[in-house]
Amino acid sequence: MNSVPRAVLVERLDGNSASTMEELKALAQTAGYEVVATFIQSRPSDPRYCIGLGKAREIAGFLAENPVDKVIFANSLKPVQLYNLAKLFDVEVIDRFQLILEIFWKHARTREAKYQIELAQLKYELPIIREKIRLAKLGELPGFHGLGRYEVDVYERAIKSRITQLQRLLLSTRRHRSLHRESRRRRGFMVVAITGYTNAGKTTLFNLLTGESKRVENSLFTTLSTAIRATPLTRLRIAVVDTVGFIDRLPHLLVEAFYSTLEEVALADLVLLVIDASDSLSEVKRKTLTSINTLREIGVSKASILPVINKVDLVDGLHLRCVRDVVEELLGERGVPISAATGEGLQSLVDAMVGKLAQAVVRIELPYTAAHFFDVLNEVSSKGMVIERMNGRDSLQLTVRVPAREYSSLLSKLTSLGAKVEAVKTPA
Ligand SMILES: Nc1nc2c(ncn2[C@@H]2O[C@H](COP(=O)(O)OP(=O)(O)OP(=O)(O)O)[C@@H](O)[C@H]2O)c(=O)[nH]1
Ligand SMILES: [Mg+2]
Repeated sequence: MNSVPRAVLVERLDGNSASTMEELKALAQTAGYEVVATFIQSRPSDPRYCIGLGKAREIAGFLAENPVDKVIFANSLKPVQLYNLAKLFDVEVIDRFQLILEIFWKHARTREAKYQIELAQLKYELPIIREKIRLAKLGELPGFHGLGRYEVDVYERAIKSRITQLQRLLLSTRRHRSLHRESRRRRGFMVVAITGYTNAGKTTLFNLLTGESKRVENSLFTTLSTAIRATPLTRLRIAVVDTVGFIDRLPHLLVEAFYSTLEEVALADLVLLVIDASDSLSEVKRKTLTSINTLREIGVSKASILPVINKVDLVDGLHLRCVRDVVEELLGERGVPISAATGEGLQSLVDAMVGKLAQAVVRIELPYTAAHFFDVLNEVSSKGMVIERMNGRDSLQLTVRVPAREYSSLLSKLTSLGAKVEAVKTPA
């Protein structure tokens, strides 16, 4: 028997939707499988097998001749479909989400990443277990790992309590991060988060900006944990964050489970969205849309995104122009072309980052008798950085640096709270 696990991949397509088989193949290979064959069928979902019974039998025939370790579906499968398919194929069947979890487990290095993956997995399993119990009661799904109803209840309770425990553990790493963030802010650092579709070149760019040598690989989800380092390339104090990549149809609960990591992105002063220019135009569009949507889900608006068109060393001028057209259509700007591998375009990127971050400076006069004295102080310290403080006779005078994106909202908020605000420098 071969020591590399073998897999067959199956995808059911709705109507004329585009196939994602190539990506599924890359995912399977990243998880360590040798892909023996792929099957694609266009048809509406069958409640019992997802694909049609005829196709399912054809695959079963193939598997009888070519035994594999797993059959992997691009579609998400219901418990009853998983059960029926595994029975017909006589081999374990998993769906894309479970495959992604396998990769995550394989790449998880830190305790935080492991907690996050376990949380996503348990949240994913809970409704499946409930559904299995329901089907077992209806007599449509015989046995449940050979457990009786009492044991199933105990199992469900155990999962729920582990979920609560994991959420508590993650909350404490979140607090820890938040302390680090405050200390960075106090030291005057602004944060730039590197985000983008998986394998776009985020870590390569992180290494280029910071002089680090984090692991880079031509496979999916190499990075699961964030890393933060200062960049020596500008006089501004900028801390750069490398993050976990996005993927199409990433279940909401994975984003939710990774929130303690992704929060660094939500709270960044600027978000770089790395786009792989060596993809076809339709892939550029699909991946960029996925990234924009995921960022929106985390709470990042388009205004704080700077598109970075990476891997320009691999494409010709015409293709690059078309990629930038697509990016402009989706994000309203053409992005900065770079090659994180060769360093081409690095200076333009640093200039663009600094430009976007260009901060406003405001002077605030706050009478000691102001009704909302502490509200103003809170607002100021959460949005900006106090660079000068003077205790006058009747009022406190503060000079504050404010990120461009917070400038107008802070200004109107402070004025409405009764502070006198004067702009020393408006955002660039
Ligand atoms: N030719 C070329 N290859 C690049 C460039 N940037 C990154 N790569 C390659 O693209 C692959 C992925 O790079 P990574 O930096 O690991 O990508 P990532 O976005 O961090 O990927 P994940 O962490 O897995 O989501 C590696 O093989 C890199 O060597 C580039 O500018 N040009
Ligand atoms: Mg990476």
